[in-house]
Amino acid sequence: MKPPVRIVVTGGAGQIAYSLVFRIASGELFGSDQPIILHLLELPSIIKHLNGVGMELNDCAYPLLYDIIITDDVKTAFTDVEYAFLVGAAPRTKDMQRADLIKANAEIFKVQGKALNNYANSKVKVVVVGNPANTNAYIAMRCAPDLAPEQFTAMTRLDHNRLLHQLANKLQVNVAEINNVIIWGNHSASQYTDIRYATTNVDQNWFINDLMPCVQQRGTSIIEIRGKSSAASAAYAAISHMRDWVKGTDQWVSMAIPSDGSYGIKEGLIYSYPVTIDNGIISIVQGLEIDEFSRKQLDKNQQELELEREAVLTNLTGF
Ligand code: NAX
Repeated sequence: MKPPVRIVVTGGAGQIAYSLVFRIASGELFGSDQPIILHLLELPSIIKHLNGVGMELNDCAYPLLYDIIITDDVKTAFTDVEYAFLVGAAPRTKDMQRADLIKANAEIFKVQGKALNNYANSKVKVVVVGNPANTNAYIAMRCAPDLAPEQFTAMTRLDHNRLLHQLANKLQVNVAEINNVIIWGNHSASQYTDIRYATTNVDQNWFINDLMPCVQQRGTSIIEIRGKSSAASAAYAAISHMRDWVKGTDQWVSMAIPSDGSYGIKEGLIYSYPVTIDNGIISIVQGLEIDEFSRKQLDKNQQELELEREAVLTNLTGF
């Protein structure tokens, strides 16, 4: 057996974590020879419920789960962790403006970015799930000057998977037969769902009027129909994101990462690109043609992310 790795999941008593932590503990993330120490962070008022999750984890008697640390203290949560799933975030409440949501989350991700910087393993890999995911990842990255920007990512894998399924369903093939779909930009309704490199067998009207809005609004549809937001599918996407980052993939997957200026996107914005991964190194797929329609979509996402960044920079003190 290998030595155990420490993995933190924030928002440990929330919906997504309720699927995510059991999957991690069962070995779905790194395989059956990798023991795990789970660090679970929650708000002080929710710790009681998190203790219940801890009891259930123990009741599974997972051989790989060497220890569980349940805490409301960021230092304890982030100390020595090699992998961080930042899932907990401030929810959007009734009458809340988007700027207020961004501000509330900025405070959380500022604290967590600093804690990652100060206490985590220096090679920590971070995926932000909590919304607004791209901008939250940006804040955490900016607040962790001793870590490399490349250690911070945000999750667009759920959008990627949603796109895969919709396209496979339309073409009546198995999802495994579809390659090279792309989610560009922000994890928001503006995201650009690009299928130009996956197929030329669908008509443009269906793409624009059905597929794009379907994927962009899928989260809202789930809430309307299920009565709760996506949870198991988000947890599965988070596992896939981190596993591919560690184990590598030559398939194109979508990940929001710090832009290096590729495709004309301003450097430093956390922007979703098509990537491949080798030996822990994420590489943006280069050389794709950006036609006029695509350019507009890419720019729209850039503008939205710049506005979010501006809201953070003007609202957040000591940043
Ligand atoms: P829940 O409200 O069920 O759980 C969130 C948990 O985070 C709560 O238990 C809360 O107490 C905790 N929390 C809040 N602030 C915290 C802090 N400062 N430190 C530690 N814990 C904190 O939400 P859930 O359904 O689990 O969703 C979590 C986040 O994922 C939300 O922001 C949601 O919008 C986002 N999503 C992102 C997706 C993506 O593709 N990137 C898709 C799914 C999901 O909508």
